[in-house]
Amino acid sequence: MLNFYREIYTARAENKKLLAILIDPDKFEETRTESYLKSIPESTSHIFVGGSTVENNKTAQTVKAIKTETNLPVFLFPGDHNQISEDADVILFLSLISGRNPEYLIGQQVKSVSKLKNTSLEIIPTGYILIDGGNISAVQRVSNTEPIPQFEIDTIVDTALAGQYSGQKLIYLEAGSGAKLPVSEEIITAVKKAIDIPLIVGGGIRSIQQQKKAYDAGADMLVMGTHFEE
Ligand code: 1GP
Repeated sequence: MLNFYREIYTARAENKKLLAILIDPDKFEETRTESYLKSIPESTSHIFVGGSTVENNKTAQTVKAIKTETNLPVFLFPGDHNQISEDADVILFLSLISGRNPEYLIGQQVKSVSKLKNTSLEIIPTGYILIDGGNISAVQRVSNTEPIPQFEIDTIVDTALAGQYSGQKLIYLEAGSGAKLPVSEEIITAVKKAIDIPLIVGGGIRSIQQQKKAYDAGADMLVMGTHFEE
C-alpha cells in the first residue's frame, strides 16, 4: 500500500481523526507562509493545496513556499490538470463522480498523464462527491455539474459505493468551499456505514462544534479552508 495512503487508512482503523487545511493558491501570499502556518490548529495533520481556478505556476510556487516551512504532508487537491507540482507529496486523483460531465470524470485525468507518468508524487484515486451546500459552489460553476441535494441520502450512499467498487481509495464528500450548509451528520453517518475506505468531508466547516459533529458522525478527515483565510 502507498505510504501516505497507508497513514490515512491506519488512522481510520485506529479512529484517529485527521484535519487537512486547504490552501487556495489564488488567495495565498507566499511572503506570509510562516505566519499562516502558525495560525492553523496544532491538530492539523495535512495541508491540501488547490482551487477551482488557479493561474499557471501559482500552485508550484505555493507548494514550494509551504514545503520550506513545514514537515506536514502536502497533498495536491487540483481543480484541473495544470495544478500539478512535483514538490508536493501526494496528488488526490479526483473523479467528480456526483457529476455527469465527462471532462471531470476522465478528461482532465487523461490530460494529467503526461505530467504524472514519471512522477514521484503518490497518486491516490479519490471519488469526489459534490453535495448541495446551500449556495452555488465554485466546483459546481467550473465543472458545470449539479450537486446532489442533501435529502437524497440514498443517491449519495450509492454514489460513494459506486466509487469504492470502481477502485477509488478515498471518498470525499464536498459541500463546496464557503458552503452555507456543511454536509449533514445524517449523510456522513450513512456513507461511513456503507463504505470500507476512508471518508473525507469538507465545505462550510467553520467551528469546533461543527468539526466535532462531523467527526462524531463518522468523518475520518475534515478539510477546512475558508475559515483560515478570513
Ligand atoms: C473546499 O472542502 C473544502 O474544497 C473546504 O471548504 O473553504 O468551506 O472550508 P471551506
